Amino acid sequence: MTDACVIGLGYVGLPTASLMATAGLHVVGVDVNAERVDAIERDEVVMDEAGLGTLVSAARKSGNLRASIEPVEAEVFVICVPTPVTGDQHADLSMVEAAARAIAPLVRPGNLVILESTSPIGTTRNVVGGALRDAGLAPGVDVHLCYCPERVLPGNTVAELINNHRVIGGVTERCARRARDMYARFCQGEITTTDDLTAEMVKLTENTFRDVNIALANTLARIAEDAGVDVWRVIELANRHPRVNVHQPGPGVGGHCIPVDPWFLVDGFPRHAQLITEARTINDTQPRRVLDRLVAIGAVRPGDTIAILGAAYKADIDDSRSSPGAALAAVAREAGFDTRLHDPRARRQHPGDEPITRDLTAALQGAAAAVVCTDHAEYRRLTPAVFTEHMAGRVLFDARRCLDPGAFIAAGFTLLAIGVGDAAPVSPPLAAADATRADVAASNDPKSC
Ligand code: SAJ
Repeated sequence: MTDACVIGLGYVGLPTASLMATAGLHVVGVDVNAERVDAIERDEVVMDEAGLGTLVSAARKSGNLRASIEPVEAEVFVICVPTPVTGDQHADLSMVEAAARAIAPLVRPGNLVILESTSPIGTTRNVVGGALRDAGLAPGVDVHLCYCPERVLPGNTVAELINNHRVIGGVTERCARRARDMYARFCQGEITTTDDLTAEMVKLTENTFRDVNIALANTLARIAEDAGVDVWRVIELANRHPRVNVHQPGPGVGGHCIPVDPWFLVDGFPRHAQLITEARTINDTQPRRVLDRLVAIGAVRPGDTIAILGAAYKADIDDSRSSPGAALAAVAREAGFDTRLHDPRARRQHPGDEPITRDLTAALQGAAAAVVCTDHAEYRRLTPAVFTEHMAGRVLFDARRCLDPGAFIAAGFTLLAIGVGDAAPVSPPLAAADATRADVAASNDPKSC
């Protein structure tokens, strides 16, 4: 008998299935993508996640992990499939529904079914529970049904799956306890049990909190630009207050979670969600504001080339879903600019996505301006030389404040940053105030570009 059947072998499902296997459970990992299944059967891991390759290899060597496109009977079923939003910001639960209906005929009384996918409040009992009821099973009575969200930070998934606190929501307390005993087999973090609705809202709250706070940081950045202040210095000093934690402004909010999950609350409770909607709008207009500032200072005109460094939605990962860099490339191209999107790690997710080049000199060649959208370690090491050698213009918009301002200013660049007005000096972080403020202020004179 298979101990666990994990549906969905992506960023969460594959490490989860592997951790269960290395904890001694007999696991069948299931995915509709036959290529992904075949790759796992060949012990190949394509995702750039610290420790994932080693973990999957150990799981395969233990003989406890098999990949398949078909689900099988098991004691425990874990659903880890994507839950995107539609173009009009409604939850797309079609993959949860499909996974639940695929396993329902295989679920037996006494089995445990867990939904891990981030979902609107009520999904566990209504969508997954509905599929089980249609198969003649009574969730909470003859089958255990729970919701258990993951909290992993992409790039550190394996460590966080093991160590992070877990919330488990059961349609009954007995269900939650049954799931807690299973997760305790491989989770070393504290586990708290609650009901399914609370657990679903906890997950949405965590990511909505982050999105709203990033929107606050981006709002403060807009104010600072007009006020002639460096918002990064403001935030650094404000965060020295023991109870203040202002987030970082940026060129946009990417990934498959933060820009998505808040819409589940808006979709379900529109009468109360104005703040959440406004935060989403602020964050999603950041890429356009980067372009508008370049145009406003005369750094670029339609027809010029803009080099965009960073397709991954954040530093040192290969995931380009909803990336700010790709969003900037799209709005710039629509405005008549030639764009070159570079990234040392990220790969294009779908054929219609922005093309990504690995060749930095080609991306910079002849560019009127360059924009850093992702603070990859590879970019932090860059000196002005590669820019001056290949670019036609001398404007750098460091939207992640990850390059040394002094070096670029000394090389004759006009330096732009989110949250630093054209009149304000782009001051380095407090810890490294090596560039003089006068030098930096002079660099922002638009006539110098
Ligand atoms: N970002 C900012 N400013 C900030 C923080 C992030 O602009 O201060 C941007 C990032 O550059 C990125 C986007 O927001 O483009 C999202 O990055 P992230 O690190 O905030 O989020 P994820 O999607 O990588 O991971 C989040 C995490 N949630 C929280 O931190 C509350 C993670 O714990 C979740 O498990 C994950 O979403 C998820 O899967 O839900």
